Amino acid sequence: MTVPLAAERLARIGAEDPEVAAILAAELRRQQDTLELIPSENVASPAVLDAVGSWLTNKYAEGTPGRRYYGGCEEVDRLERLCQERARALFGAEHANVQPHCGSSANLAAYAVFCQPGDTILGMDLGHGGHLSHGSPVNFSGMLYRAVHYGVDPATEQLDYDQVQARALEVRPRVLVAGASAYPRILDFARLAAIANEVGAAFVVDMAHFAGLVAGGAHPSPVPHADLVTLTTHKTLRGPWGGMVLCRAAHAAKVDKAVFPGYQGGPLLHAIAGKAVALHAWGQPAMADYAQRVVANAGALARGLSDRGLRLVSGGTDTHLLLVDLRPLGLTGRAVQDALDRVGITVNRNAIPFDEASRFNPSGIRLGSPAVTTRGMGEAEMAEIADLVAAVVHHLDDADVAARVRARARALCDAHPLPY
Ligand code: DSN
Repeated sequence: MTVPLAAERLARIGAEDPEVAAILAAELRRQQDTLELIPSENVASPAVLDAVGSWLTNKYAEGTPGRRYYGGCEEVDRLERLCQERARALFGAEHANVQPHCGSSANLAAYAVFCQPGDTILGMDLGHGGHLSHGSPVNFSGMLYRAVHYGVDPATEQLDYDQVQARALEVRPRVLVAGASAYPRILDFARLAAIANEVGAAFVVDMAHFAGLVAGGAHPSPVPHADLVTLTTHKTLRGPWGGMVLCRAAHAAKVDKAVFPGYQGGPLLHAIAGKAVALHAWGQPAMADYAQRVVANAGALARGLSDRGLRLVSGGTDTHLLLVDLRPLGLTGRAVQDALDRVGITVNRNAIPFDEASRFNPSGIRLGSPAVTTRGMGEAEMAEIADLVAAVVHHLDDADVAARVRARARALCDAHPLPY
């Protein structure tokens, strides 16, 4: 199966390189035929894909608009300024750097603005739902800086702000970083900013996961509270793969220097074109509706799973994602992820707070609504998806259940095709 847009592109690639074209075609078929529930993934629009696949990949433009180290930058200067303007307007930020290649690059730059190597950063524990680049010992952020962590309360499985405050007073970080990859609740940005202020730390928020919800007004914005905000553009924001930094004007020069020449060389101008196109789309009323539907759909999925006997970490979700604790069912994340893969439902295994299992085979799975919502699914479909996921979880090795679920998942996909 390929729809016309993709068919034309695949034919062009295939004329030069049939092997790569075949892999791209197979991956397109996989995306079309599976229910994508990984909360950090989405479906970029054809216009975003076309912008990223453009001739801007031919251009070098180290530097910032008007201050480049290469000739021939007039047009890409206009593009990058436009993208910056759109980012500032959409999020109400004083300054935007749209060059980071990814969220980790954006976070590297963020820390460099406020810290020297060896300084202390305080972030959410990866095992409690934080991000790898918020000080995990296996990541640059935990190697370059003295990283200490806060986590969730064992009873509520929600952030314990008193613990964050106590930890901040104890370790006096240069940066307090907030934001998470597997935390289903809204963060209290005002409280976190007050804690940072109390200990003289810079307050950095990584809104990679919920940037699109903020853009669409379905989630509070960290921008008024934080000294600096990082984000990725390919998750709820529905853009191309990439990162971004938003900050107060006072930090603009340091941010720009940290991104280039600090941590990156030439910007990916084709990605910046895709970012600009994605940001433009958020000006349309349909996108605010999309953000609301993402949250409503995650809520419907959470209720459906909970009604069918699955335990949700923290009891539910306020956002686009949820985390299921498989321990009460005696299952592991790996087994469930694999069983769901076999029926055309894609999730990722994930640690849950206070998980004693290994990171490679943790006790949870993480699910989310952004991609299926982009495909036009609503709460009725989410209830059906909950039914399908629960059926697999409760009958992991039952071939009849697997066949029935696979057919129903495929029917949902066929009814909501990708836009390519
Ligand atoms: N690795 C990303 C995720 O899947 O959530 C975190 O940015």
